[in-house]
Amino acid sequence: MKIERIDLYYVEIPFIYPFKTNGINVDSHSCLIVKIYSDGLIGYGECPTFNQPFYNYETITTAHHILKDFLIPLLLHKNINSPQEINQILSPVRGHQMAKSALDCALWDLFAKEKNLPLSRYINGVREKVTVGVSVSLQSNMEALINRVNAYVEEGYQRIKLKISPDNAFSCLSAIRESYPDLMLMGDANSVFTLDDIELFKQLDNLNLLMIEQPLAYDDLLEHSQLQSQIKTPLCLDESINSINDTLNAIALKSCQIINLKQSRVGGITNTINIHNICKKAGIKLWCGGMLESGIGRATNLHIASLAQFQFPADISATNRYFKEDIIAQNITLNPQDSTINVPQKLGIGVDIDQHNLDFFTIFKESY
Ligand code: OSB
Ligand code: MG
Repeated sequence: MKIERIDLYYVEIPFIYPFKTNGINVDSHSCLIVKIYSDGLIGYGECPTFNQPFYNYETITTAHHILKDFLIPLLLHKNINSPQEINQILSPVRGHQMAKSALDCALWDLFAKEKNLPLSRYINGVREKVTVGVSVSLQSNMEALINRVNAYVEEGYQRIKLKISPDNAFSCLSAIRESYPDLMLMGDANSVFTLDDIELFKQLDNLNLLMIEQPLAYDDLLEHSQLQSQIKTPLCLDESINSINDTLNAIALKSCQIINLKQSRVGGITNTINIHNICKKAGIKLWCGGMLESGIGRATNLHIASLAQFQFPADISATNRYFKEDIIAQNITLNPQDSTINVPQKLGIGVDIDQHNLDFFTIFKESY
């Protein structure tokens, strides 16, 4: 397929509630949306970066720069025979995985549409609905936290992730565990613990947690391996896994038992599938994380999460957990009886763009 034209939208969509975690405090979702045009079809991809480099080093401004000045010129007017080719084409640019993922995801959407398949079928996904949970924003006090968790559980979410730090982890997780002895419960530290917190990790070991996500440094594999060898709760890596090599190194070092896989963090769907296959062989379990995406990114996530090795509930919540108004025409809704969301069954990512809302939330647009 010849890449005829690429549109890039710089978008900001207000959240219903601000999202706060260690390092991040946002009241709207900033992202870049790309549209790739070929043979009368359009593929959509989302780069879900923040305004600040407090989750990873990319920001919406660096992603815009890298896309505009390097990635889009590498791709534009090329003839592409399969979406896997994009990795090689973009390989002169080192890193900047989130910027790359927008183009990669749009291309996978485009090729699935050309093949007349939903993306999940095109990538050999094995399920038509995906089990999901919710990642709870940091709350100002215990009562607010308990109320928020109660509300999510009542809505039907069967897996709850709390944002944790050394001063709140035990009190918050044990309070929720007391109310819900059987809930799938986990903590995500976004790298604010150190190995000096070992006694605290041993206490958390008694709470029957599903996993602890990214407790140590964002660029560490060695200390995670030292921690994993001392506790029984499975460790899950998020920020530390940005590539196939990171995955191979984490497996070799036994740094984790689980990976939170986000296609945006690893540069797109081609790398996601490769990492998925490596983890399947190595017995590392996966689940699909989230970056508070708009409906475009969350639809992509649902297709990814249909792959076989995604075995824990995804951080893909219903539209009403994030936005009053989204940039897709459909609302993504929770099936409350089994805490699932249906994988869209139309072609490609399987959702229609609400062009009116996309224009409304667009700060600027460029065409190449
Ligand atoms: O650490 O998993 C994380 C959101 C933005 C950046 C990092 C993370 C998160 C979440 C929310 O936990 C997941 C979601 O609902 O999209
Ligand atoms: Mg995380």
